[in-house]
Amino acid sequence: MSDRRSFLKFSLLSSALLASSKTLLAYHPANKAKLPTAVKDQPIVISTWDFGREANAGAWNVLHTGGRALDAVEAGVKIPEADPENQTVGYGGRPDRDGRVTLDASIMDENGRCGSVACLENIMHAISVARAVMEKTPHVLLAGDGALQFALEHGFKKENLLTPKSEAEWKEWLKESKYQPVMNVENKTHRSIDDTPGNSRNHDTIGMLAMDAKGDMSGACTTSGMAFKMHGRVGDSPIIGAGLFVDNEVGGATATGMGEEVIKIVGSHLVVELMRQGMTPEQACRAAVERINHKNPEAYKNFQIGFIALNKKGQYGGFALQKGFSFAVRSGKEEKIYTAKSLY
Ligand code: SD4
Repeated sequence: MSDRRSFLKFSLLSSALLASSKTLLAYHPANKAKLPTAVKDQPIVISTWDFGREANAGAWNVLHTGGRALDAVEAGVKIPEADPENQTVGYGGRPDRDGRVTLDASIMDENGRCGSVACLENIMHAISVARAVMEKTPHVLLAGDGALQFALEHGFKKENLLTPKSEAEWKEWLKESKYQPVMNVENKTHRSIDDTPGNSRNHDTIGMLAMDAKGDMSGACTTSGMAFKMHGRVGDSPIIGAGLFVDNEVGGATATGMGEEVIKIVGSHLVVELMRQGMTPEQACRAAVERINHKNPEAYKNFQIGFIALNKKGQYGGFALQKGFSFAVRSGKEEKIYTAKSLY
């Protein structure tokens, strides 16, 4: 009897191992059969929210003249970073609860190289500092004072990023000082979301993914993060694998919304790995949103999450936890804003 029991145990264990080795094989980079082939000569760029349209235009200037995807995504996201009217990215971003504008940004190229900055103050183009971290240091992520020091040493200009508009909102918030880290949920946050594509209020973190004419991919993500957050709070955007991930063999993904939830499931990496296993970009984004929802079924009451993804075939998609999320696409064939489908 005990022999039979150990035999049963052994065969159960072996089949479990066999099953898991099959799964592992599916992830193996050598298993190229499943990987989509890059579409060459057809550059494309996609980015989060309606304001992605203007950012895409900046990226398109680089892409349609044969430029590199990395240069395109940097040029693209610098547009909202420099826009004082955009209160969620770069200059003009809403400050933390101490009145300090702190930026998070990351960038990733076709060789899997990456760089990021977290809690960076007084530098408008956090994305360019992230790129400098990638290209000029042996590191991936620099944070806080160290990131600022590095930026200044590399010629970036120190400037005040707090605009009168964002300062006034912060002062208004101070009256109650209610620490309620919710975002992007209608009637529950510092602003409301109008889900009409084209409405400029509909925006937040910018995440951008591009494929150039050579078929190479890069991505960028930049934000001032959650408004009136604790000083030092870092979201998903500078965390490689969470707010952004690009694998030039498969595709890329980027996230917007409640960064804590995205970090918990390493969301963008998850989306890319699901595409590696054969899901379309939209299916993979949906699966990541479902994972968050599964782990916290009350989630939709408090916050928004949105993912976008682009694969090597130039197919793209997005998906959100709740309605109101949009993404912008620019290619030789189209220039369009799509409303993403959502779980709720
Ligand atoms: C963060 N994910 O800091 C960013 C903010 C954001 O929609 O995307 N808001 O958590």
